Amino acid sequence: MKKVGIVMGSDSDLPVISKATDVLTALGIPFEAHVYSAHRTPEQARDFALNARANGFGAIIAAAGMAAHLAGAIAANTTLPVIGIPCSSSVLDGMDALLSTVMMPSGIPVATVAVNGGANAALLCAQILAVEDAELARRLDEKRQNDAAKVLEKDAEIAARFNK
Ligand code: RP5
Repeated sequence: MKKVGIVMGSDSDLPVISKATDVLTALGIPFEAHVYSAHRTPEQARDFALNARANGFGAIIAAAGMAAHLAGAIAANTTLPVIGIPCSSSVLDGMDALLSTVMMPSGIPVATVAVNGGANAALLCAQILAVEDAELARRLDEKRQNDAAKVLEKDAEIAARFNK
């Protein structure tokens, strides 16, 4: 199976990234994580993106806060799918990172998830890899069913409490 590449602008983004690594681990998807910043270590971010396909990656998650140019900078240097996670690390509470990540110019797409949306970023990567991987698709279906069962349990609890 192809690996998922994870890049974060700072180790202060780890709480968001952990939500992604939890999902990838649960689905048995290999990944590699790095701290590369579009502004503080632009050469390393560029080299990672340029070599990502040759290095066995199938999709990349890029998480950053504030003036969050990391996902776009990675996307500029690879045609692998890039999932951007805007992180809420500043006084603007993630709105800055959301707009910086999502408003990409035509030709260089970044699939942007919700602010701090680490789990969905990992699920999107899994769904991309599952296009060519029937066993992974089966695990995704199983997760959907398990997640739905948990919601139905909550429904039963709420119904028992209020619907007399
Ligand atoms: C961004 O600036 C990082 O992705 C992080 O979300 C934010 C703050 O970084 P630190 O000052 O905590 O390193 O580049």
